[in-house]
Amino acid sequence: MRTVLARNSPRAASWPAALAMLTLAPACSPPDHVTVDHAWVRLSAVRTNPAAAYFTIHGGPNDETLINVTADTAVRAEMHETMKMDRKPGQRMMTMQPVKAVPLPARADIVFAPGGRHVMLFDINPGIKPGMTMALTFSFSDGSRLTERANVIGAGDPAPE
Ligand SMILES: [Cu+2]
Repeated sequence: MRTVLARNSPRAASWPAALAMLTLAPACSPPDHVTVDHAWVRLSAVRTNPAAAYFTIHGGPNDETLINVTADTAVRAEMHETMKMDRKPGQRMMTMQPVKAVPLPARADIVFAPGGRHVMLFDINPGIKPGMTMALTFSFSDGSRLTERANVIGAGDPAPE
């Protein structure tokens, strides 16, 4: 934009015009804070079993560490990592283990997705049904937290795009 103006009419590209363009610029730049999107929760077929939450976190301007994810509609939530383990030669097993903290470098994305990192939600409020949303709260080691709504789907539903 600036180069076009300069080429066509150097004099018309006055300081006020240039400043106006500068103030518009932030709309196109990355946000100055951590954001979360694509948040969803898959309920378990047996409602007494835990549900799993998935999402993508976009890092802000500084390095952060994700230390906790909670839901006000679940009694307990744990961050987990899925591991492939060789039980015996030729026999692979998927297990998972709790994760205490996940580094979120500045401007990096961390993805919680099926087959990888996820948040297990224990004892979800039985009133939560597919098609509803539930709030997930993300806490970071700098003391900040943010809440994002996650779409709830049933056990057999396909993962959202
Ligand atoms: Cu798990």
